[in-house]
Amino acid sequence: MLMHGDHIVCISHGEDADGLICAALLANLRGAKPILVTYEEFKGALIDVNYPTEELYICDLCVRDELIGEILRIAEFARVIIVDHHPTAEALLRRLERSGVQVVYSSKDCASVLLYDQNKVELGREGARLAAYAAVSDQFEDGPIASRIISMFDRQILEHEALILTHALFRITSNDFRQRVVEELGRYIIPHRISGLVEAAVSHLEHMASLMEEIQSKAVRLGRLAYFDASDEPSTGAVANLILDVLDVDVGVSYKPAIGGRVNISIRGRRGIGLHLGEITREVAMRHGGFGGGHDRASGASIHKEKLVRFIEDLEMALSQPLKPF
Ligand SMILES: [Mn+2]
Repeated sequence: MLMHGDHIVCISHGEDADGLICAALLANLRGAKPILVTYEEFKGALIDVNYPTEELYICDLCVRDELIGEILRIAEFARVIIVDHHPTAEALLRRLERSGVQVVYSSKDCASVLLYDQNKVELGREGARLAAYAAVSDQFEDGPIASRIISMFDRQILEHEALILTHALFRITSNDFRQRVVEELGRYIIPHRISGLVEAAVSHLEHMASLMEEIQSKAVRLGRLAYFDASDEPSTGAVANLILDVLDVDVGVSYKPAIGGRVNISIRGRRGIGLHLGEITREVAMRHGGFGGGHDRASGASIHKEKLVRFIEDLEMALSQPLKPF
């Protein structure tokens, strides 16, 4: 591995395999120092980048408007490369490109696959394997580049290794552990051989199994939906998906308290239900003084906690109206 000290830095999404694998590929390729961040830590990490950094990679992180100033500041003394696949305002990326920032972007493949594709000669077959793990983990297996890469390997072994990594990362949130995972992945150690990873993955599965038992006994059914209080869980979206796994309903709703007396609500729908949950959620949330929206089968809302029961009742009413195509 090349050593460049802090001259080459990679700020990457620290919460999932795609972000970690971007950091591992860049550590291997460029000796880049990995800085793993959540969205809350993203801005602070940018502020910390100063001369003599010569090269900054920003990976698997959706760039927001308010971060442009920091990125342009860094671009005055360093080469900045953004590698991402999140739905991002086209104009924002163009503006960064015009200021000399290199943008590697596609919404059709995950960030690690895009990064691999740019450097496939140097990264070789083991780099491709890592990128393929990220595609499986991010559920971007059907991406135009990903599908080609995945076909190079034994599909089942690839998927199993990728999911050991994915599930372990749900369980282990300490930065030290994740830094070690990046370092070992960068040396092309396969996930099940990274110490602690299998145990963490199994521990996550066990946690999911007991959560499913709890959903089975405590979730409340209301017509086509069921809802469950996810106050003790990190991700309301994951819980809403589990509701669909456990119960025979079309829509899972899960929520937990947020700041200012509000609740954050996640809503997930089964494939083929013929409704656009994002549009329904936006309309019902607005009716109750909140906001919301999203995709056809995955949406979210934020409302005041006193409105929660009425929100869920109105959501169920909207779901039960005659199906109209969208
Ligand atoms: Mn990603």
